[in-house]
Amino acid sequence: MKLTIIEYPDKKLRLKSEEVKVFDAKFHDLLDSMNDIMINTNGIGLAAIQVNHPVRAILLNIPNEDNEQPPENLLELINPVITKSSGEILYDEGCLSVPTFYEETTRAEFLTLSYQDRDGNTKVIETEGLVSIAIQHEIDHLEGILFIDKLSYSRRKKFEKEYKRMLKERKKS
Ligand code: QAP
Ligand code: CO
Repeated sequence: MKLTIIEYPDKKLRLKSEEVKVFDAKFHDLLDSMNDIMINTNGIGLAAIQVNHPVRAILLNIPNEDNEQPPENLLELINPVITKSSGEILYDEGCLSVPTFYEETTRAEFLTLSYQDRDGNTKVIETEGLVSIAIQHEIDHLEGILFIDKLSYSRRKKFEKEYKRMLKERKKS
């Protein structure tokens, strides 16, 4: 399946994603194609809505100490629900749909997450640190929320200015 990443300010990113109910070969093809595009574009997390499929599926592959993303570290989280969260952690967040911009945001450090795997089996995991940050970032996408929405008024203004400049520069080449 050929996929392309949707970028801000595309309004499609504001859609609320629907629950996945059918775990068939076509859905598996979507997940496989999402993984290809995530790895090829140097992503560590991707929500289906970012490739124009408004369904509640997210992928994560957090790089290891050697900055590698082996396939066995891929996490496929379908219909994810955070059932418990605690702590606070700061991180310089980015997003494949908001290229070249990074800004510090605050997230919960520890999560308990309920989700389904690609075959529809229900699972529960506990996460911490960067995995927790990534899960919250990606679940926000399922509600049409971007990390730039969480910035203070002044930082958001700084973003809009920098981003417009970036888009203009990019158009030239
Ligand atoms: C979400 O972000 C995330 O600007 C995934 O030019 C954010 O994969 C997870 C990327 C923070 C954990 C912590 C961003 C690639 C990738 C860019 C990404 C860019 C190229 C972002
Ligand atoms: Co994102």
